Amino acid sequence: MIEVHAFATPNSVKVLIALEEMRLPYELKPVNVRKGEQKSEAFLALNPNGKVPVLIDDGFVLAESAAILVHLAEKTGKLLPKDGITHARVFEQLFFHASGLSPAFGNAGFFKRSSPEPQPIAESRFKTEGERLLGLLDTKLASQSFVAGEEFTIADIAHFGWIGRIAFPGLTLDGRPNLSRWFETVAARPAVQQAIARVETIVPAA
Ligand SMILES: N[C@@H](CCC(=O)N[C@@H](CS)C(=O)NCC(=O)O)C(=O)O
Repeated sequence: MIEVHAFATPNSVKVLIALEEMRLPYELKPVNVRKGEQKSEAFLALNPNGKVPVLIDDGFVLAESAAILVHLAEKTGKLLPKDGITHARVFEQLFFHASGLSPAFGNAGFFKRSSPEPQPIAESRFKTEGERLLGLLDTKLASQSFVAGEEFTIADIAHFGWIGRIAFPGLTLDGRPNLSRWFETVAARPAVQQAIARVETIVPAA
């Protein structure tokens, strides 16, 4: 049995999308990060980093959304093409996401909404970086259907987790026609809609 410890957050929803896409049954265990439950002793025993999501697959505990996506893809043989070049492109996008887009969006959102005092330089730095990275994706998607090539993969799921919450860091898809087309295509997938509906049963997206 699979358990997902998660909240209605950009990194959590990626895992639910993958599980729905792969048709794997799972139990959703809410961790309310607004109340600090991710720092409880019980949760830290699962993930000492104190962040959601965490997956438990038959007793195997795994954190980090990108690592979870890879684990699920390898377990099912889905959404991670075996072909050498596309396979490498998926990892290129996953690392680009985890080291670039996700921290830029997260920090832009923090300095815009949660910083105890205004930090205009930090807010502008992360927002500008987020905009630059969206521009790179828009250019890439001018010549291919999905972020790693012609197939929908776990790399699309990773980017969708944050781009689906683009208002949080104060960004938009305006003026990004290729990224907008990609976003609408991914958002229309039934498994994606099912995952969003399920994660929002925990608490509506802020
Ligand atoms: N690199 C991690 C980031 C996880 C992360 O930042 N999770 C956020 C929610 S999206 C969280 O738990 N925040 C609460 C906290 O940092 O205390 C991943 O991709 O899973």
